[in-house]
Amino acid sequence: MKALRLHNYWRSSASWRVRLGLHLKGLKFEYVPVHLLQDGGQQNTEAYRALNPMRTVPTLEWTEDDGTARRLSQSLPILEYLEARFPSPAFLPKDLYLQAKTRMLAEMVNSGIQPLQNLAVLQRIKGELKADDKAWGAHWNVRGLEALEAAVKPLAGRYCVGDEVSLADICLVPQLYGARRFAVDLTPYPTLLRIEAACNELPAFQAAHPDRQPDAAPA
Ligand SMILES: N[C@@H](CCC(=O)N[C@@H](CS)C(=O)NCC(=O)O)C(=O)O
Repeated sequence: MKALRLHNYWRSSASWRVRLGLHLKGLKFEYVPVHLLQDGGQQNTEAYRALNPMRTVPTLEWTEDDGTARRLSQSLPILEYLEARFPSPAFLPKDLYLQAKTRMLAEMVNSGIQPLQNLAVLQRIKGELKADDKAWGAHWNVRGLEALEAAVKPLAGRYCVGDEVSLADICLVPQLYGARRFAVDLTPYPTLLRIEAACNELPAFQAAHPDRQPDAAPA
């Protein structure tokens, strides 16, 4: 696996997950910015849709040693693929039950929170329904994070599942950042906040943070 190119956006949580996976596995990649707001959203251009018909970031491209060009989208399958090809350091526990629990936590974010407050959904809520997109986004974050706090609590050690960083942490940290953008009060989720602080001490989490990306907009 060489010449890795990640089409992504600094503040996209799904992009951030894959950046985390690549940094945790120590894989170098070229950062290809896709601006989700400029030019009507560069994810909507014909050129990008040829790479990813869902019009979302991230998309990962790479070349195999024999020259075969490869491409994947959807952050969790990308992360699962990286895990299978580069098993160490692992971000899935060996124990099968804990592995399923880790995937469950990841899915609570991936399918239970993020899609309900994704940019295209919010644009539709505001543009078509003339409704309060911020309140909508906050609602799904609160509902999901409440569930996540309850689900993580009995499993947590230093991180979401015991003392090793996992797919669950990779999904959690970007989602908490997203929740703050909706002005969600995070104090009811002390376990999640404690885990976020532990993750933020790790070099991979620091390197993958939106503010450190080349397309980050100044505050
Ligand atoms: N399930 C997808 C979600 C991808 C996704 O929704 N990406 C967002 C950014 S976090 C996006 O590209 N949104 C563009 C839009 O809504 O127009 C994944 O995990 O990759």
